[in-house]
Amino acid sequence: MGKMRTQSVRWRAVAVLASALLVGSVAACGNSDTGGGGGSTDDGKITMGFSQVGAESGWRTANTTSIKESAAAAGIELKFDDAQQKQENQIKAIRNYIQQKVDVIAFSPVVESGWDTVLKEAKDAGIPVILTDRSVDSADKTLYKTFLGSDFVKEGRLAGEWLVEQKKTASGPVNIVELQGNTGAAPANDRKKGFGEAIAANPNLKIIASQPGDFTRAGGKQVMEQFLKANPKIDVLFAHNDDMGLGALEAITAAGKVPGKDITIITVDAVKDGMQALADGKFNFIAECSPLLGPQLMDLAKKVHAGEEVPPRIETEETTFTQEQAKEALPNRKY
Ligand code: GZL
Repeated sequence: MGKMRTQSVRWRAVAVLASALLVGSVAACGNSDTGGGGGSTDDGKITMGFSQVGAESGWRTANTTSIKESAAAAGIELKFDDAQQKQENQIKAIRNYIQQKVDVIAFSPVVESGWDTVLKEAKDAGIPVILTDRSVDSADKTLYKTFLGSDFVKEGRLAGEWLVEQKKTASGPVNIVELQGNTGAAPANDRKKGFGEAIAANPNLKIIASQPGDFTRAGGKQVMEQFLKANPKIDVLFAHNDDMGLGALEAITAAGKVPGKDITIITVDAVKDGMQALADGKFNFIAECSPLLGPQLMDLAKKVHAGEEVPPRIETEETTFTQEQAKEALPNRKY
């Protein structure tokens, strides 16, 4: 091949290589934009980074469905992370969202404490944060725009008040065992508080054992087995959610006792499986905790993104159910 020809072949090779590198770098930049998702997407859509506690219960599953369906309906681009009930995974996800420059960060904090540093990072990056479902104990209320969720103390109180009414004629001690949610979680702390304050009205009502069951069926079953082995006389179970109550049913039945009769069972949430157990007479009372926070969350995200003022705390409407009320409500339950 002549020298000139070799030269031109070489130049062509350089040109091809250079253009490949150029395309590659644009693509890479494009990918990081897509992956990074800086701010609103190209078509002006709001981008939300959401960190979810996990998938530990029927309530959580329903909550995740509500958030994903509502984001799609609201035209909000949702980046979603399941933290598997680990705070370090939530902090990592929030940091990723900050790096990706999302428009809004929303999350359900698995525990109340330990958020100030990462929330300050979001604030310094100019990204507003919305708390949903569970809250944080940060003293600095400017670290988040608002909290959307339930009054867990009230849920515990309603459960306790129902029991006080049921046992007002009891002549002797009424032994209560308590299945708590995961240690440090706002619903665990607050439901315990509300329930304990309510039952103080009747000195016969005594909590003889109280342990975390982590809001899971497996946890509820395991801890209830221990309670039954250690306590010959258990009159009442208060479980911080339906799923732990449903797990406890297996342990109670295996111990030869009749749930709902030998042991009165009170839970919180009112998810479908819990309402079915209530209607079937295995549970005795449920305080509702609605997981359907998605629509309100997306409305709040749009308002916050637009710089509108929002209330510092927005509580969801909830009720309670007896066995008869569960039978009536079941056919229309959304979750
Ligand atoms: C309550 C929520 C709790 C539910 C549990 O808002 O955080 O976590 O009561 C869930 O079922 O696991």
